[in-house]
Amino acid sequence: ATAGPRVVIIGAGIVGCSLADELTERGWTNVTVLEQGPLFATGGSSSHAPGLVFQTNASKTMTNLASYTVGKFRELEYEGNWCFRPVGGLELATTPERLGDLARKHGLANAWGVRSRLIEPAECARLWPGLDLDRVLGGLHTPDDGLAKALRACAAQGERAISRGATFLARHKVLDIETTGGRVSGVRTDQGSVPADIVVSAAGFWGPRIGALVGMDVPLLPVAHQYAKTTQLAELAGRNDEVSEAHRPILRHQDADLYFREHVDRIGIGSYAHRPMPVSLDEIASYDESPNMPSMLAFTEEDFAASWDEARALLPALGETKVEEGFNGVMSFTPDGMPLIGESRDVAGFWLAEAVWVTHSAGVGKVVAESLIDGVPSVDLHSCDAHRFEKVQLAPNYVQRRSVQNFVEVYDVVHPLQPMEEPRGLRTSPFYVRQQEQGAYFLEASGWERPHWYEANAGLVDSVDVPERDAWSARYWSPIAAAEAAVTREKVALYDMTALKRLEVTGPGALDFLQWLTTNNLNRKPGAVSYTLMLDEAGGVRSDVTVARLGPERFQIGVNSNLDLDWIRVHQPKDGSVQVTDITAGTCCIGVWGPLARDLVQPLTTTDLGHKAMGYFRAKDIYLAGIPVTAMRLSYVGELGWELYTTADLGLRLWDALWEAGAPLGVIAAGRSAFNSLRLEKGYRAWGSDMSSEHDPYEAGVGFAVRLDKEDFLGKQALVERAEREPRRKLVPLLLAPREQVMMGHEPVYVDGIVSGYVTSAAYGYTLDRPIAYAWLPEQVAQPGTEVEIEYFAKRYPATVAEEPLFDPEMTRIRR
Ligand code: FFO
Repeated sequence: ATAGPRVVIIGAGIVGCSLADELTERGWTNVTVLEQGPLFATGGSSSHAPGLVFQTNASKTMTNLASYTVGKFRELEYEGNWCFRPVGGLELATTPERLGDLARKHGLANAWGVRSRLIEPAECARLWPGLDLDRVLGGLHTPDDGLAKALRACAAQGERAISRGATFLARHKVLDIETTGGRVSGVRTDQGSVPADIVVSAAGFWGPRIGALVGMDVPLLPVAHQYAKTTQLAELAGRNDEVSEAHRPILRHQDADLYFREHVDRIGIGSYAHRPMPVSLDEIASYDESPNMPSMLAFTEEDFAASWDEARALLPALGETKVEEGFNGVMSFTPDGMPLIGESRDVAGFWLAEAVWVTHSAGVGKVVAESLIDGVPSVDLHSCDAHRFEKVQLAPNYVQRRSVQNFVEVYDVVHPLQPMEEPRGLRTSPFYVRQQEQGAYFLEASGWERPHWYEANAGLVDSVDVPERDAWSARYWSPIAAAEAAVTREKVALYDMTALKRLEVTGPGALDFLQWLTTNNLNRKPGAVSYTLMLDEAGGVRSDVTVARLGPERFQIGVNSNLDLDWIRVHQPKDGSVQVTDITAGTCCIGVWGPLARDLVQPLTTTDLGHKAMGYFRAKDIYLAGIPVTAMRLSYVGELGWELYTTADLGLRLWDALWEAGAPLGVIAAGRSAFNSLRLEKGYRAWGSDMSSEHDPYEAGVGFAVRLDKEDFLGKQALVERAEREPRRKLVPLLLAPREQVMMGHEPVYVDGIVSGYVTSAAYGYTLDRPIAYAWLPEQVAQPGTEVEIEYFAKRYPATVAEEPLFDPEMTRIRR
């Protein structure tokens, strides 16, 4: 009984082996790993992985998973040989743009706790003798990065799992997933069936095929990537032995899409410079048919030619060598470059742990083990969640194009706001034509085209005083946003809120269900709107949502993403007492906000919209210009006004009616860029950026939405203890002293010269006329008045912890 449920893992690559190790370490020893190939060189991506581990990533989660992997592999040995060698990492800049980006990356490393330093070309050459210093402008040295021996790490972890009771079955090809009553019950292989309570697919690039067995779309594209080894490099002769393999840092030359490592006296070169080579699973031979491993496709020399030229340009000594061998190795790419972790919603007990590189493998093993055993992982996994995609993002053509684009961009300097170029224009609101007429500048989110500002408002820029920006923070930005923010604060503006996902929850069990699922008291009269939180078992903030009670058994929920819909469906009572419908696509929403909002809207309806008749955080079904509308009086930008919802067919008509009525008042259309500034001035959190499941409501500053005096709700138990002690860290606003320095998010924050926290989201506060940055800081220093410094492109800028909210603390602008 103590051995835990029967877990079957599909795939004995680096993820399967790490997971088996992590599960058995925690006492779940009833683990069977099924592998279609031999052990441990299974023929998947792990078998040919060149093993370069660079930890630093724009994502805190990914960096965290990588750091765990490094820490674990450093301690592992296989047959007396190392599994990780911290030779360090060196990233080079050969363009001014890259040099700047390395400074930014240094900031990311500092923010996430990875040691790094920016170094001069001369020091790059000391670390990597032979670099052409006429090309190198500088480098980023990360001493704790290094080389992983993926196969040894597989074997070491696999054998440790076996010693604790796990079974590894080589040459077992999975043919089907067996289910009973909607749950996994076993895995059928070509050697018979293995019973299972939980099945985890760690099948790597074969994942889509395994997912298909349970009808699960797995948005993963196998893509080939070239790796070559040179002949002996004279200067390396005798420098490394077969055991140590390498002493120089792993090297990245991202301006040419290349990386390098030593293989004893030869150099290994990996390239992302070649044409994208998506691979169909049907083209991949099985282990027995292929002279090589299935994942190692024949080297196509012509594709490597340009990379070989670039390699010799950077390292002239390579001119004495030749490309001795190479292969096109199949690896997993996804539409957003992140892994796929999560349980099937059709077949309970079937999990994915895929699209994971060696770099993050042990970290993923750990968090999946935690998810299975504790129900809650210790790391925020929303960016890796298999359910993060909207349906349209699962279309094979979308997966293919986005994943290919991710391959192309893998080493590009990518701005945090930069959208993928295609596919675009997938989801548009009913106002799209008007937005185009207004010269909207669109960025994309969850497939939606969202206006960030409107060129039609360019004429208003003269009336605002907006500081110049540096080139980086000026990208995907326009001073027009300042004018749009000003109009919102002074007159009235229309915001397209259609992309904000919304659900209808109905039925006799709806109230009880939502009361149990969220933290605030929703048992209020129809017409009430509540701001409330969804927590996980550990009391972490899963999401913050608004719930409008539109009828005794009818609720409309404004959620943050598909993950919320997924979370709600997972917890929905199975007795049919509650229906959950995603109404986003069939409806639309316009935020009408600003001091003149009531003057705009009231003449269009006979319903009294005065403050007495319809107060703050109230909802009402009304007719507006003859259009049935659900009006909700709330505002993420902190001004008087309403979110107006109607069906998609009437959306354009609603826009036009508001536009016409607003013309005499000076109404404009305003975009996300102004929106984000205004919400930060009000201190409204953006879930996923400012807070996540790693934070409890008190430290995140949303404890006001928790009613501990309410009956039991999900996460309450965990919160009761937390409510009593002072939070250890807090999310606080920082105001920057220099007017012209706007942060982008993810910058490290220093207190007394020591990295103490990091920026979550940031914007110029146009009303305050100061740049704002929200940041997590330890409780002791999270007090108003604390002086801090924020590092941006390797420079530090003074800022002060401020009292929140920064704008309109008396709420006089909203409650009137
Ligand atoms: N739903 C709707 N309808 N509108 C929204 O803007 C949003 N959100 C997310 C997801 N759901 C939504 C929730 N975030 C406030 C703060 C954050 C929000 C939504 C609303 C807000 O107005 N807070 C006020 C009132 C709180 C109260 O009275 O309980 C405050 O904190 O003072 C957009 O991202």
